[in-house]
Order: sequence, then C-alpha cells, then structure tokens
Amino acid sequence: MGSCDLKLYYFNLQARGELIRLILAAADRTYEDIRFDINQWSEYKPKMILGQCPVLELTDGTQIPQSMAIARYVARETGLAGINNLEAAKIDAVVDTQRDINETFYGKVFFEQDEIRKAEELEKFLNETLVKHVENLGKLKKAYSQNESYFVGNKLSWADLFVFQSIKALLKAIPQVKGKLGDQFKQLIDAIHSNEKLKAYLDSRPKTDF
Ligand SMILES: N[C@@H](CCC(=O)N[C@@H](CS)C(=O)NCC(=O)O)C(=O)O
Repeated sequence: MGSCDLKLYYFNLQARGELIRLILAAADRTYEDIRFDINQWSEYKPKMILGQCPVLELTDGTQIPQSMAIARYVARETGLAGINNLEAAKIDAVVDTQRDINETFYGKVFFEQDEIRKAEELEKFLNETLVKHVENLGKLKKAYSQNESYFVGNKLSWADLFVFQSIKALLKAIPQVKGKLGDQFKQLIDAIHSNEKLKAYLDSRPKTDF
C-alpha cells in the first residue's frame, strides 16, 4: 500500500467510517477521504460494489466494502493488527466483544421507534449488556495487555481504536453510560488523545452529528 493510493468513500459522518479513518490517521497514511451528503448518495451508490458504503478503493480500482473488513485490512497493512497470528486473534476477540455491545445498542435501543420499548431496552442495555461486556473487555485486557493503556501487548492496535470510537459514540448517544463505565477506559482515552497523530486528526476532523 503506497502513501496516497487509497480512496475512502463514506457519508460525512463518523458512524461506520470513523474506525477506518482513525486507523489511517494513527498510521499517518494519506488517503482521499471522500465524504458525501445523503442527497449526493444516488450519484455514488451505483458506483459502489455492493451499493453501500463505506468502500475503500485501491489504485487499481479494486473496491473493498464492509466497514470491518476495510478496518482489518488497513490495520494489517499499517502494522496495527498485532505482531503475529495470535496477537491478531486477541485483537479480534476485543473487537468482537465491543461489537456485542454495539449490536445490542444499535439493534435494540438506538433504532427502536416505540418509546416504551426503547426505554425498557435501554434499561436492560445499561444494567445487563453493558455491565457484562464491559467486564468482559476488562478480562481480556487483564489477560492480553502488557500496558496500562492498550488492550493487547504493549502498543496501540485497531482494537483500541474501535473501543475508543464505540465508547465515545455510546457516551454521546446515552450520557447515562458514563456512570456504568467507571474509569475503565480512562487510560485508553488519555493515551489516544495524547497520541500526536490521532490528536491532530481528532482536532481537525469535520464536526458531525453521528
Ligand atoms: N455491514 C456493512 C453495512 C453498510 C451499511 O449499511 N452502510 C449504510 C451506511 S452506514 C449505507 O450504505 N446505506 C445506504 C444504502 O444502503 O443505500 C458495513 O459494516 O459496512
């Protein structure tokens, strides 16, 4: 992967695109960050391999869809996916544990239209799902980390960026989440904010609602 040979197509949102942008920022990779508004989507949709985004396009025109496949690819290419197969698996386990949280939140709470159901699901999410999976993330960190900040080994990986982005998005959507997290993610968040490249990206990225 050369330095300026990538195009990332996504809405002008964080949502499913931001993890990829964070990985590329941490690795200091230049790429074309093609952001569009919902009213431009009809122009882009037919050009995307699955009619959805995000899509990463390589110089030869190869398109990679699916946000997590793209994230894993760019993480591997940039050295943020572990030093060997075992580390890669540990990183995947952290990612999948965070995905369990996200899937329950977005599937059962965030997109629920019925207000009563939404409130019930939120209660369940805060007191059951979140508690259990945050505890699970703690177990993985205890087993895999050799560093106070990062989940696996002693350096930043894409799992750290995924947990960071997911927790930030969750806190923005549901401020009560804060009370359920304690300071479990404090060191990770501090480490990411004090990473020069990530800080530069976080300070300069477009402000969006999601
Ligand atoms: N599993 C896919 C889901 C992709 C997806 O649902 N993308 C949405 C935006 S977040 C999209 O392209 N919506 C427009 C459409 O489907 O026409 C991924 O993670 O990339």
